[in-house]
Amino acid sequence: MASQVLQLYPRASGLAEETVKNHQTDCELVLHGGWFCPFTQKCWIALEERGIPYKYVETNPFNKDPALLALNPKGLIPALTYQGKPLHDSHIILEFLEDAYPQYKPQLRPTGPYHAAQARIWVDFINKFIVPGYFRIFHAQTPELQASALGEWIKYLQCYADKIHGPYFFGEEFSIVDLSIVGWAIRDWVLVEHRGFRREAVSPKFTAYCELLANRPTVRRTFSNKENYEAIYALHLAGTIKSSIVDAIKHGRSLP
Ligand SMILES: N[C@@H](CCC(=O)N[C@@H](CS)C(=O)NCC(=O)O)C(=O)O
Repeated sequence: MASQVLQLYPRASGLAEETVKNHQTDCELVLHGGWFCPFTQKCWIALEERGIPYKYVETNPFNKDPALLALNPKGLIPALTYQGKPLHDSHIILEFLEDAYPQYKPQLRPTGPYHAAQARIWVDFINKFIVPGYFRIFHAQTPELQASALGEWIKYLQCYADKIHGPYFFGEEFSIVDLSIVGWAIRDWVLVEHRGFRREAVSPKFTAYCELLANRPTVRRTFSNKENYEAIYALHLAGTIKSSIVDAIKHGRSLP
């Protein structure tokens, strides 16, 4: 099903299409990603923020092609090749980019042991609670389950929002923490339209934070036309998409 949607919309569109066009030259770094994928967008924004040279290759993860399995045995995107060698998992990719390209500024992981530890705490919170919570709301198929998943998500977001220094998580600088939540914060319109979510229910500070993230140039130029996301989200909302994330949510396992 998801593969059929990707046959209809195989490539990035809007501002993201331009970004893809600008990154077709062979490079030591190749991002194998999907225009629709928030995990990909996280890595893509990091590359754009830091001006690291890369090539972008659109990759459909639902067919489990041998070429993708060779890059990531889990068959998920994003995957990265660095000098021909594969890496996968969006957070690991972010860390790798920080370690492998310190000369490209700004670095997005805070320097100094205390702030670096704080960043790890909140990235972990986002990955363990906010990201799975987002998908749980989608896949809840009764009004009762949807309301309880939404209530839980709002609590996680409030917990996070309390710690935002403003305007970004650590203050003036956009960091790996903002990067870890941005893909979901800017895709909340689906939950607004279909599950009754409102940013204001979290807090005014959170509302301002999401608007700031959505308007950041690197976020805008890695985002496709909104209508194209709808086709994929329709499958999520109906609970008919087959994916490793859905499987994990259904069986109460952590995300792949
Ligand atoms: N933990 C992985 C998750 C990546 C992920 O779930 N990607 C989705 C696309 S957004 C995927 O490849 N889905 C294909 C599938 O589930 O079969 C990461 O952070 O990179």
